[in-house]
Amino acid sequence: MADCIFCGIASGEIETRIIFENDDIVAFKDLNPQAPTHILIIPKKHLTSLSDAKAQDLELLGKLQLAAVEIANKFGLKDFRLVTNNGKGAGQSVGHLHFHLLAGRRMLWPPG
Ligand code: IU
Repeated sequence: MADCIFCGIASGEIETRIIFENDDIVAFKDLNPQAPTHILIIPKKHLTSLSDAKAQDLELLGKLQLAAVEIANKFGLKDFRLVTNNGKGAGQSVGHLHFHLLAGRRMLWPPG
């Protein structure tokens, strides 16, 4: 989608160090990390948020979670948090579905 930074990252137009990639997904380090490990996992397909997902995206949503497990294993992370902010009120600032993979510090609950 035009003007979407994460679409630019997914297509390679915007240079970023990709730490995981397959046909459907890319992952890269968050520019403003909130934990010692903070990785963003995004679908290459543009979905504005989780609310934008349809039945046809079922497999993709599963693949995103399995990618998180694969990345966690690759980095030796036993404990991690996987979260998506859905909508501005929930803290979403980038309008392309992304999951935050956070690890390396004690996580608080509930999150702020
Ligand atoms: P949020 O859930 O939409 O608030 O998360 C967006 C994240 O994207 C946030 O943690 C930013 O630091 C991060 N980010 C980035 O890593 N690279 C970018 O070019 C942009 C945002 I724009």
